[in-house]
Amino acid sequence: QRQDLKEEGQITEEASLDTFVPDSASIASSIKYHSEFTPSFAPDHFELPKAFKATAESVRDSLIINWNATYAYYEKINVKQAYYLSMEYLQGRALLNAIGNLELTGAYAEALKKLGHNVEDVAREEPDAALGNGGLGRLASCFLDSLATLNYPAWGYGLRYKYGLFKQYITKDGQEEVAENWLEMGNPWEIVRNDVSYPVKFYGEVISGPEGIKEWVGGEDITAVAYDVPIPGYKTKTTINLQLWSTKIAPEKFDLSAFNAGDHAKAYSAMKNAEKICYILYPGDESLEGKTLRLKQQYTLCSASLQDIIARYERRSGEFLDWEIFPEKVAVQMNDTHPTLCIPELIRILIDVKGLSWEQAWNITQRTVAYTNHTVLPEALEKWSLELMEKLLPRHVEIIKMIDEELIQTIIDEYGTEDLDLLQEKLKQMRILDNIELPESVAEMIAKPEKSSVEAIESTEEDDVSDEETETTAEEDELEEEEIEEKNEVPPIIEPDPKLPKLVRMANLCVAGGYAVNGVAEIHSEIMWPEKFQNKTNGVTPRRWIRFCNPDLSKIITKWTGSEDWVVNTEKLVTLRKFADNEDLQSEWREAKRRNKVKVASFLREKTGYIVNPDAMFDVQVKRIHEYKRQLLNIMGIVYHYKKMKEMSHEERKASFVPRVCIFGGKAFATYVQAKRIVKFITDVGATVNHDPEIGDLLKVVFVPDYNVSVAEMLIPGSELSQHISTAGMEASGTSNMKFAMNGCILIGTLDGANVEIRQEVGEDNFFLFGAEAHEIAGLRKERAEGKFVPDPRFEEVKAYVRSGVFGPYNYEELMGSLEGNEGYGRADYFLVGKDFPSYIECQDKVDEAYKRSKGEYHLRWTKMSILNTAGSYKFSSDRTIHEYARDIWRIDPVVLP
Ligand code: NBG
Repeated sequence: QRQDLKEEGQITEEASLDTFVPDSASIASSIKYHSEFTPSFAPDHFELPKAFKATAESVRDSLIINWNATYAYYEKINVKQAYYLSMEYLQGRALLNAIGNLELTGAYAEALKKLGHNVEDVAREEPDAALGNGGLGRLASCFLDSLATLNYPAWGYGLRYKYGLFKQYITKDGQEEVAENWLEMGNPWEIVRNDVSYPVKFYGEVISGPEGIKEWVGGEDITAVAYDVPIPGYKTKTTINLQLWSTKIAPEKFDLSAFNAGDHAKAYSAMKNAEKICYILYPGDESLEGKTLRLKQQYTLCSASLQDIIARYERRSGEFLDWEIFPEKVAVQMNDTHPTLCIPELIRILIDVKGLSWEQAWNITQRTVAYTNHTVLPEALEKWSLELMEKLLPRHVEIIKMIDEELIQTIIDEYGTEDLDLLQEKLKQMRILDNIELPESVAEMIAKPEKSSVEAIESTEEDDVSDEETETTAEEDELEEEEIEEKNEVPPIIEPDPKLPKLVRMANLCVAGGYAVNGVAEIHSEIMWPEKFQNKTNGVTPRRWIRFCNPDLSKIITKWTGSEDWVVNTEKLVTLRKFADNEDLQSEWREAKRRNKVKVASFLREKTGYIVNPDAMFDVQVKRIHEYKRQLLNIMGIVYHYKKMKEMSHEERKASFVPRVCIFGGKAFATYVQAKRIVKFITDVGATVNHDPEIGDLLKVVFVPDYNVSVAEMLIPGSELSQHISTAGMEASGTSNMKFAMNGCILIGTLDGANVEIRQEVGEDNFFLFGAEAHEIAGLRKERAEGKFVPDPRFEEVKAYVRSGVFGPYNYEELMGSLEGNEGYGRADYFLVGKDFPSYIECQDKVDEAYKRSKGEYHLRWTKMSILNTAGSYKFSSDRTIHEYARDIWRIDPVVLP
């Protein structure tokens, strides 16, 4: 192709491969080339799946060129790199994002047209890469996009799960889960690096070699192999790497003799044991097997990634290898506690393999590793059984015990031994090991805290007495010691409870071993550690979440802000504020929203069969199903309005309510029974309401099955109201709230997570606020527990209505009971649905009012609010977040390729 172009004079002799910008003709021939010579489909046709694969492979060629150039340059200048370790990445689809970032969308569209396909149809062939659950994984993916776009030398590490997050089907019984075989058709974006692999060990034992060198021997050995996924930046050559590990066994571990003897199962077992580590994300961990597998996953990620980081460091250092400056070349960010084992693993490698001392290794680690906390829910803070960990990772447990000792020393230094109650409290709070006796040396030190004063007394006595008297016999000496101990009686510090398990608290280990700890929104960081640590408010990439998912709105923004610069400098969005009242902008804005709503309507029809009116208000709550996120509050509010509608005449109904389409989406963890009940309840309400001829278009309730990144990209641009209604203090940040605001959607929400900051930026008038605040929650729960809470009669009415069986024969008793103080339903309305219900439905009335009043000629007020939401969302670009991490935590600078 290049030869042809040269002959045609389109490119010069000097133009090197890496400055070559393909046009639609060369793209078309590259696609054709791949469909023929990188074949994985039959040769006689060129249908969509094949077109997608060949197109992606042709894009990958460009990515590989840039990837190679990026890392060749980093290697050459030996730059400090940040490494993001995450068990989850929710990448979604890559094609449109990649060609958008490469500025080749038009050229690819044209090329595909020549080949008989539409680029959007081709793009829809791609399965979502769903190697994550929700916000935490999607955040990691947004960060990668920002890192590449802003030219930060960085690298992501994760696991290459064979099956992604399960596919959700909605049946008459509620949610059903089916394995998501995303790799079935092959993954055109990944490059297996057969030469980048590392051994990973489990079980075995630790032996002490000569000179106290520890060796971890025996056990089970597997191999982690790297799969690279190039991540292109927007309008830059920088293409960074997401390296995903897959697990297998070394060939010699396959038991050939067992196989030949007919014991196939035995021959396979080692292989299966290794492979199953990367089968699925979050294997159920109720069983010991499940827990073990999950810990193996975490350790595989940490061990393989650190071996890789260290190998790179050694290679780049060459003859100047100096471990002391390792933290000047490497920053490791642990995305939540899942990669905590990085800490003992780095120490292990430095001491046992590289021969450093404990002091050196501990010091280097504490300057290398940083930790982000993503949750305030105590049940989500990981704690591993010491027993399990001791079996699986014996050497790491030794190291963790040493870190625990270091930490105890720090705590004693900080709080002293005067006030033993305070010390006791601090140790309980901060120690890594839970329910485990203090190390002997420390126990002794605390047991004799007055030793220095005793010594002081002794010495003054000594001063007063004659030499003769001080010469005591050995017997007398012993007596004296006993007396001192008696005098010095102190309560034992934290007696382990034999009935409780001994635990390793991962977050505590991260805090002890990391040099920076951060929360993900201001309110969250304040709740966790008021004075000590940093805040880095989350963000989302404006490329995927506005520019590519909402091309209509993007054109308008570009037109009114004067350039496309806002895609990388979201501060430019603020310009929209001054045009918020402009009628031309408003009408363009409304039309774009309307077109996006039409797309949503046709999607809903295709997926659920429900027909909705695109002129109704689109009210959306999409996120993981969790009690604290309170989908139950939303649906109870809907039921209340439905009941009111039923009590009215047709005319009254029409006058009182704004037509709404209430859209829900989200997956419930497979074993989370209450969440699954909520899904079932929502779909049942939908089935009744949507078929009620009296209601018609006034209210529709639709549950979108299998919510994922691609569904979000379609739904968010077509939403008008979005719900972020968690119990205050429980949502660490939330990130979809940011995406909705960016796309001109107005939020209804509590003062929780990033809602607080979004409201600040978009303005109080442009955010529907309701509900109790974080500082009130504990008091309110107490009040409930004491039976002092008096529920609002409207809430009682809704529960009674549900119980009356309007929504079918399913037994909602457990669901309704959980909202009451009834015994047998666990924590009675722990999430305070009943408490916030009145303020929620009153707030929803205000929403109707705002939508209605603007109904007249133009939806004036609503459209203005919508524009102001986009304008005020500038802060929530992950570019801003990444700049902050780079500056305050990783201390890395952008590197622009020459
Ligand atoms: C989630 C929080 C969200 C937050 C994301 C990203 C976990 C453990 N935490 O509120 O629940 O937005 O992390 O920070 O998934």
